[in-house]
Amino acid sequence: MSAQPLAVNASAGHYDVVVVGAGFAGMYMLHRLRGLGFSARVYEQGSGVGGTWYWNRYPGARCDVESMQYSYSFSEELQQEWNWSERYAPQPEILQYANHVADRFDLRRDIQFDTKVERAGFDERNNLWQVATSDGKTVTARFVVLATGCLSNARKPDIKGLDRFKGEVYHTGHWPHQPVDFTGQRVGVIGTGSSGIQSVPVIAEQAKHLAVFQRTAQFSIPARNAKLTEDERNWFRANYPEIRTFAREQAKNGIYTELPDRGALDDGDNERRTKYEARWQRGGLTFMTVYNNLALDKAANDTAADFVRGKIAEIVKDAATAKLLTPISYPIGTKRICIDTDYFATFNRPNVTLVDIKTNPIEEITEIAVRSGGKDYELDALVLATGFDAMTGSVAKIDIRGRNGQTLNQKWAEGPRTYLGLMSADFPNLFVVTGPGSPSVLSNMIVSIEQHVDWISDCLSYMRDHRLATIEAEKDAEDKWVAHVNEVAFATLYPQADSWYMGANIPGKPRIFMPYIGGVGPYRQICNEVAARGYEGFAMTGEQQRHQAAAS
Ligand code: N01
Repeated sequence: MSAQPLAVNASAGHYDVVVVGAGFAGMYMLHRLRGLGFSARVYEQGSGVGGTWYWNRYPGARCDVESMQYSYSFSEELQQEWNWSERYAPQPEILQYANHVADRFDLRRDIQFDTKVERAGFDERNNLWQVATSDGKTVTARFVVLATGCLSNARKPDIKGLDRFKGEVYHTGHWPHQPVDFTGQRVGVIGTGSSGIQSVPVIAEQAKHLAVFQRTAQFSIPARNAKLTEDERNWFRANYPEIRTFAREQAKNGIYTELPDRGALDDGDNERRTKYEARWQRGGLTFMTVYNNLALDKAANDTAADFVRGKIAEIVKDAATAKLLTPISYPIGTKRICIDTDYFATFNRPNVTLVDIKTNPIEEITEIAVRSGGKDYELDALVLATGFDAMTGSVAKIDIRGRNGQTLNQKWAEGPRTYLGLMSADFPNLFVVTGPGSPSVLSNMIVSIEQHVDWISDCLSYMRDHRLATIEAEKDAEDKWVAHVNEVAFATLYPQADSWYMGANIPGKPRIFMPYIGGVGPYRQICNEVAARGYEGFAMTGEQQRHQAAAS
């Protein structure tokens, strides 16, 4: 098939597709679009590629999914050639990989850096998106793909006096590009999610004193990070066909590992303990896949939670500190499980203090201290590891207007509504990569990114072949999908936690379980079947109708 660009004139600021974001999703989207002969422009607010890995440069940042799996699979040469150095690559290496991909596939010439997309409005008369950017320009595009990331809108907490603090304030999700040296400083870290838990042990080694302000204790599993040997790399490389297929089709979370064959209560106490111990020693996210019902059955979940609580008690020497670090208010895994290197042991250090801000919420931040429980913790620097306005936050920052001028923020005011996490009714030709309503953050992100990008690419090819002008989620299909996403979520223990999956970390954000928990394999199958049935649940209009509308 010859590539017939949809656009009339790409050089006049008119593209087949505008892609927002040059992280792992935006880069692969651009690569696929080019391969299909579509003209595309990517806008990226950062000065370089990498998205999450461009911004999150905090001490100790590395990926919780093993690098041999947290990598693109679309290019056999790439996956055979790239040398990951460690089981979990550190952030600089992942960023180096992103840059390598950008160079290897010559992506940069279609990416405009340091540019935010501020507005995108759908021109119903011409079926075109008008996209306005922070450099004051407006371009048009037939399609817009939001590859804005799920955890990219770093959230500064609303704490009285924060702006008054005279020392340096850092957010883990917006870390400076220059190395930060905490040597000799009194440092405070607010937040004990994945970012806090990764950074605390590293900061503790540098700082004169570290105060960790904890609102909710977290379950965390040791990473057991190590250098990768050539044999280990070669094993993955030789087995990639099987590993990638398994991750896409069989693993619920897109990670290659053995599948559980039973529930936690099907084993006796000793056997269960042995299995948990083996996974604890192995380290990493697969701890939660020892059994098949840890996310479903509270009694089963309690066995895993108790095991980890026991480990915390063993590691942390001071009993009162151990108790404070012990999560009790939600089932294990229902807030994103953390993966750490020496997190709990860090609290045995003489220069580290745990501050319980659940019992004694931060009253205010003064010029020199964080005040909690009437006590001033004097600090030279403050690290906010307080997370993100997840899944919808970065989309919400763009003024997106669909049919009848309705904004996406208005439509999503009660929570995001999508069909398959890919499109939202009344917003034609607007795709979201790993959006709410798709497995996304519950999975190995690169597996989900590649699936979405491939699906969108196939869809655009189909539209070109069938001379179609618009595609749009049907309201009825969207309603059914949203109901299904909720039904599946509420059959699990996940909604029992105040998590960012539920929007609970943002005051006033609607409490909706945002990702699709049905698993990447079943989800992929649903998406493929929808496409095979001629994009069932999506309304499409032809070129002819488009031209008639434009002429009338
Ligand atoms: O953010 P979080 P994160 N006052 O929202 C606390 C991915 N990730 O950046 O639990 C006081 O999880 C908040 O307390 P609570 C991963 O998917 C991946 O750590 O709401 N405290 C919590 O302790 C992860 O889940 C990797 O009570 C406040 C913390 O701040 C996601 O990103 C690495 C507060 C926020 O935790 C987000 O992780 C890092 C306030 N006003 C991140 N507001 C890897 O793969 C919030 N908190 C390695």
